[in-house]
Amino acid sequence: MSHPTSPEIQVQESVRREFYQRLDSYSAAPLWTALAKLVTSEPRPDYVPACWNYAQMRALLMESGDLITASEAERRVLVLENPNLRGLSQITQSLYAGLQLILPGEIAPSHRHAAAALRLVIEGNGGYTAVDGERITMHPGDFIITPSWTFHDHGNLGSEPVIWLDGLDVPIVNMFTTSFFEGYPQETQAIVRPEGDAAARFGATLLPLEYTPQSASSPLFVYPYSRSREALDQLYRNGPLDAHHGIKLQYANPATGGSPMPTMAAFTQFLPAGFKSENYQSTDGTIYCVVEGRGCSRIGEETVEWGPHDVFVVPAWASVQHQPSEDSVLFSFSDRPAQKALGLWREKRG
Ligand code: 1HN
Repeated sequence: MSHPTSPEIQVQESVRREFYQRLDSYSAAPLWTALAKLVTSEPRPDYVPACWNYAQMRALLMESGDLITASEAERRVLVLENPNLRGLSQITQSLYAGLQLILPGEIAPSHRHAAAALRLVIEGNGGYTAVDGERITMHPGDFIITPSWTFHDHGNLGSEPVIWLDGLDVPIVNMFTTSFFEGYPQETQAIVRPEGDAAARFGATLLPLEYTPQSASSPLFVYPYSRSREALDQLYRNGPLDAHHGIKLQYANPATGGSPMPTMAAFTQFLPAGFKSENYQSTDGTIYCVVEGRGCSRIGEETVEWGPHDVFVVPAWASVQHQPSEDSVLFSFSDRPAQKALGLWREKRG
């Protein structure tokens, strides 16, 4: 059936405004004035590209070390707040990021929460995190996960400060109003397996006999930098370089091949000095941390310059182009698996 085309109604704007005011008192509103902002032709993030200089952030983090202990703070973290989302503890609209410090001898007490966490170790040796009854020693460049609702505590048995980048899906958990939190009865959780147990069971391209995954997250909690660095190195020698990504790999759940956790994906990539990547867009706003090297990235209309351990954010659907001036390794993470699970993820090359 065809609709007769209706003529536009001629009404004074003031009459409409008066109507909207009356609607307001009923907790109602016209869709037609909101529609264009509500449903955009492409992603329009409320947050902006940004970069945090590591030297500056490290100095502030060390200052915080004189002001509060890890135990008193529960977690001594400087939150990286997107400049356009101040006060919300968000680096993108779906993700949280922060820099955490543990000084020698300190303990960050054990707890668990619905939010999942990932960590990229930035500096220091002698740090550990305990997850699900097993201790993991941290080394710079290691990627470590704390899946949803797993008890985790951190400590530093060494003689130097240990610093890492935290990424959490807190804004997603809170958007769904699914936040739960619980402290562990003691400061540190009981260790029930020797260190390296999960790595032997799941991290040697082997699996326990007839293994079926017990959770939506990886049973392997640490992905050592020594191994990912070697893989990048070999693949760079073997080629080819992807025009958009250089050599880029995604961290995987060895039991499923999927992402380590259902809400967040993590990536590592090698970009050789002088490489200039082609324009790339994706719907997953992405947080980068420079593991090694130096360069700049054009993000939409802006350019950020980065060096070792700097953190920068590429908003959803912003066009990004990386230009390393030195051989560089970039770690990154995003909410890609959550978007994919909902059938929303898109990318555009060139
Ligand atoms: C958390 O548990 C950690 O365990 C770090 O190290 C940052 C930010 C928000 C909520 C929980 C950690 C966090 C966090």
